[in-house]
Amino acid sequence: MLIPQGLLTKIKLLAPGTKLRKALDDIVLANFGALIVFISEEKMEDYAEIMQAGFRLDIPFSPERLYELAKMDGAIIVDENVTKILAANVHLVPDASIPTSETGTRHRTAERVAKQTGQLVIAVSKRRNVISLYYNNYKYIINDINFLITRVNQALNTLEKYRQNFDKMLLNIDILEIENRVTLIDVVEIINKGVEILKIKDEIDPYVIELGVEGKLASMQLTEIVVDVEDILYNLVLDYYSVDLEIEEKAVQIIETLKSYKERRPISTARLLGYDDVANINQLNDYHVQSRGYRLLRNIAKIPMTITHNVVKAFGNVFSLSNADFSALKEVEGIGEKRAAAIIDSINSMRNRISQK
Ligand code: 3AT
Ligand code: 3AT
Ligand code: MN
Repeated sequence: MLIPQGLLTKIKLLAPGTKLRKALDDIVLANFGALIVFISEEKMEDYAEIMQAGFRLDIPFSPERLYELAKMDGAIIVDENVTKILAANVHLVPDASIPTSETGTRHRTAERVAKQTGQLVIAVSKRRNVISLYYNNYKYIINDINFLITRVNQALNTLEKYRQNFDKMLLNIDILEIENRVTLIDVVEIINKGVEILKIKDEIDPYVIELGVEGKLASMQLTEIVVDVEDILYNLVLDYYSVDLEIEEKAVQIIETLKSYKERRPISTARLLGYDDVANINQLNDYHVQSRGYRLLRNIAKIPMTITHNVVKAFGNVFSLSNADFSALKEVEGIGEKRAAAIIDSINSMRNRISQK
């Protein structure tokens, strides 16, 4: 489910925990219907043709007031920031030539007004207990909270498993880098796994936003699982692209392109990393590659990018870097005692993991 950002900010307006949602839930519970247009006060004049009759209110917004007004026929006009109720019992007369796929007059009107004005319109169905949101040409039906929670939890479970696998792959590639045994298939698989994680996150984000306060915990878990994945991926791309890209933005673009693929196949990922000559999976297994050291230096030893460049230029790859001694490291511009020690520590801790295996 990929929802455009503009629509998402509107969904946020009526997420659980907001006053507007409180009013809508009460309206649904009481089996009332509602037709609500959100518009700035100044724009009301411009739309006098569309919004006829009714009466002006200009009162502060409260869920109780909106609920009471929903007992009346017609539409309710609320200001865009949900701070004021501007009018009630309004008869909406949108351009009848605007196409609508709805059947009931309330919903047909809601869709047309949204299309004609570009404003947010909400319809609550009296018979079906459904809250529909219309915004420009979008229509979105607000999901049941329990459905959303189930979906989000399923996705979190999947993400946790993917993350565990991703971490295992990272440990493994650390070892391979130090031992100078990395093949292209190792690189492609870990990058694809990381991109899968990002894709699941993108899919689930709108649900978490729609959940509002009910999604707080899930949102924290989601952040926790995904927090460093992007950075790691960018560094992996910088490490293993067929030539030194040097600029992180280029790595970001490559990850974005990978995300846009429906499926990520090893060969297509390898090609995207600049290995145009690989024709089949077997070749990936035998294709020896070396890490430049961006991930080791930036993610693990926390060296800033500009200085990382100097180190990469000096040593070329992780294998040479791992055999460099303290004084050789310190000769690199920007590397003093502290950073040299951080690099050596990072390499030693990798070595320790190997000997513990
Ligand atoms: P009640 O006194 O509430 O029965 P009303 O004049 O207040 O009538 P409503 O706005 O409550 O009218 O609308 C009631 C139903 O009338 C809703 C809709 O199914 C039908 N209706 C209203 N306007 C139209 C219209 N222009 N075309 C077709 N059906 C309409
Ligand atoms: P329900 O699912 O039945 O709630 P609906 O889309 O079938 O909605 P109806 O024709 O039953 O819509 O109309 C229900 C009410 O919606 C009647 C009236 O209070 C309001 N309504 C319908 N059209 C307009 C309009 N053009 N302007 C203001 N209010 C309207
Ligand atoms: Mn109806």
